[in-house]
Amino acid sequence: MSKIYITGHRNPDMDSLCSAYAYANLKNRIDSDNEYIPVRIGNLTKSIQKFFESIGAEPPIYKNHIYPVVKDVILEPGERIDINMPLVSLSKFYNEVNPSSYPIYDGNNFVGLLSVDDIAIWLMQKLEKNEKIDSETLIKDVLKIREDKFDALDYFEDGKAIMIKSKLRGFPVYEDNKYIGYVTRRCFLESPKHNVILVDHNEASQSIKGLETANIVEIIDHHRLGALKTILPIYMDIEPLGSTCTIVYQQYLKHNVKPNEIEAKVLLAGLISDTVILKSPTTTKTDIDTANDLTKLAKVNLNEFAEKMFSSMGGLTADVANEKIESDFKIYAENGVSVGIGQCEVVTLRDLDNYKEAYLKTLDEVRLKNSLNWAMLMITDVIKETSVLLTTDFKLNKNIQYKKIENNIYDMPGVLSRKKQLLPDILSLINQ
Ligand SMILES: [Mn+2]
Repeated sequence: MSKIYITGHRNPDMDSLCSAYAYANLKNRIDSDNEYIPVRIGNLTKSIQKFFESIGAEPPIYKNHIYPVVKDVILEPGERIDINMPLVSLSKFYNEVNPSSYPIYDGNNFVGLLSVDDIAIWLMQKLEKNEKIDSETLIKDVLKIREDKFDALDYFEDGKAIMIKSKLRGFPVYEDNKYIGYVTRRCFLESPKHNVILVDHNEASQSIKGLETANIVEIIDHHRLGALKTILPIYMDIEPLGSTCTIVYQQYLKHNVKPNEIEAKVLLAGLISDTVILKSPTTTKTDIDTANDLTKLAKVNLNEFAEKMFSSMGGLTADVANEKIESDFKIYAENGVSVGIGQCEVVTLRDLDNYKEAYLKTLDEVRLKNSLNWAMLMITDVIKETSVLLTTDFKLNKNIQYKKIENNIYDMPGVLSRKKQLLPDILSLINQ
């Protein structure tokens, strides 16, 4: 059974988290040959964690990269060999198995790897000194205890580089300070590949670190196509719908699987979050039909559920400026200008005056940190269906078409979509 990770984009938003969760559940139900594991590649805010708990779902676990690691290639001993056994008793075993290194135990405790080199050197020294070699010699007389070891999560490539330079034929592998197996040079002949399904994104720059070393097996998304290359043909379901969760629900229908109440809530959360309660211009009829189905399956009232979800995301206060700006921050590069655009949803914009200074300041810090020319934050009032835009200082600010409220703050009545409304406006400014 192979593991297949399902991940949304960096700085995961609701749609990324929820589509990964629900698609993994569906895949685990229709394909028992593989194990599908939903993961996230960014922080989860406490409020989103609480929201998941409140609907009875476990949010995707954090995974910081998909590079192969030493643990992926470890060997586990079949036969356990004890340090108190006579060396000669290994004769048959060495003849048959021919291990370059083999783990030796003292009772239940791993003590070290016995390599053929250690045995050979020990024998040479005996011969050199003309000492008698007797069949009573125990493994512990020959075994050399060494400190060298690998950590289970060491990168495969790093382990390989060390192995190539080392005189040792094997290294024990530890996880959380516990011995879990060992590796020999043979383990590093071929790099293992992890399997991954991308949901809610399709560009490597927005994806999990190490994607270039992995097998992409599927892409489920609703964004423009980036330039990803794969070695084998893969399954893709990319549709211009309001959310990836909508597409995942269509997949449930396609496979005749009925989402349970929790799955329906999770799918609905991703859908109403990306479509701003079906008000965003990205919303299609399919999204509306899907929302209708899901509210029934989830046994909730759409508006009540939406309000609960958006208010669980918390208001904008100065102390969470960083978290709010970075939690859904997308970077675009066009015509030599790099611009980062964050988006957050609120249930009211009344308290903008209280936090605008702090957010403008933090926005500039985020811009510097990411080496960007320009950064902005779109704050959307999901109840009144309007947004304001905060921007850092940049020469193109003067060309922004939206009504300026004050320096670096603009009013965007009716603008709800970063992807369909704000981004095209900004890109056309950059391309002018
Ligand atoms: Mn999405």
